[in-house]
Amino acid sequence: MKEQIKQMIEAADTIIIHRHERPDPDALGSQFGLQLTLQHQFPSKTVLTVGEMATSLSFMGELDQVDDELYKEALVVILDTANQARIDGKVAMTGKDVIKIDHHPDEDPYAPVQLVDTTMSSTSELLVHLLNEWGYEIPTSAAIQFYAGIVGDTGRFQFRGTTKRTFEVAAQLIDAGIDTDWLYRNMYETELAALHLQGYVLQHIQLTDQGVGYVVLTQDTLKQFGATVEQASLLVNSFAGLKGMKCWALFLETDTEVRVRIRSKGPVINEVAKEFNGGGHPMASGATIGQLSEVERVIRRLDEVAANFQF
Ligand SMILES: [Mn+2]
Repeated sequence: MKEQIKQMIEAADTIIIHRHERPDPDALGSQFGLQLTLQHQFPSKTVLTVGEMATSLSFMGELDQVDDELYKEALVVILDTANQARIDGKVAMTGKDVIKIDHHPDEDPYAPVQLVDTTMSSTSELLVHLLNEWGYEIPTSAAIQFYAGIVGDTGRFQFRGTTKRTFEVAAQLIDAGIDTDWLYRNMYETELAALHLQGYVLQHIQLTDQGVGYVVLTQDTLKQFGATVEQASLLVNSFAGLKGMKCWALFLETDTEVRVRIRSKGPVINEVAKEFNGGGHPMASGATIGQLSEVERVIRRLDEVAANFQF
């Protein structure tokens, strides 16, 4: 499969790279990192990146505007996206050839050619291994992108899924001469209003008897702190250290729905996410419910999986 993907890339004149909606550092880092590496390796190819930028991550780079017509002749690579519904830019599937490269469980094998490795910390890490295997040189500009993706998905090298190979890749990327000070400054700087919102989240954690923590952020609260759903959703990890908590959820009310970010220290929660129009990793998932009155149903299901889990 890896060899086939290499051949497809080498045969293509135009390569368009997609990833999931509401991008995180791994989605963007893998996207820009692959683009910059391929441009470096094959200066005559056209390599484009597509999707909506996340405001807080705009320091990572600029995405391209691509005409739908171009897809007829293009190779499309979709990164870090488990299911077709989550692809940012549905036009991706109209590519002449479509490849999926991802580290999430392969629940929706939507592409004819796929490379999925769930042992990888991030799509960025997976790509570095792949590019090494192919013998492509990763330029410094791409190295910092991949590093950002790994740092993002591993929570600065602390989450499960951070392996010896992750550190080997990180060492290689640092060796490429990246400016990690610049990266951390941009990735983790926080507006005052966002810190105030974090204070609100910490003040309003609820913890069930089964060890399920949760916080509900209504539209009114988000407005009060001037925070977007995208900014607020990052706070899901702000109370990860709560003693006695096995898994937790952050509910975010939008105009039309309530998004739920779910995290776990043990109980498998992506099955619950799937029951509520979502999915993701066993320990990190997302879901969507219609309204705040359904929060209780989600908590009840999380209570059930938490009750069956002992550390
Ligand atoms: Mn990822």
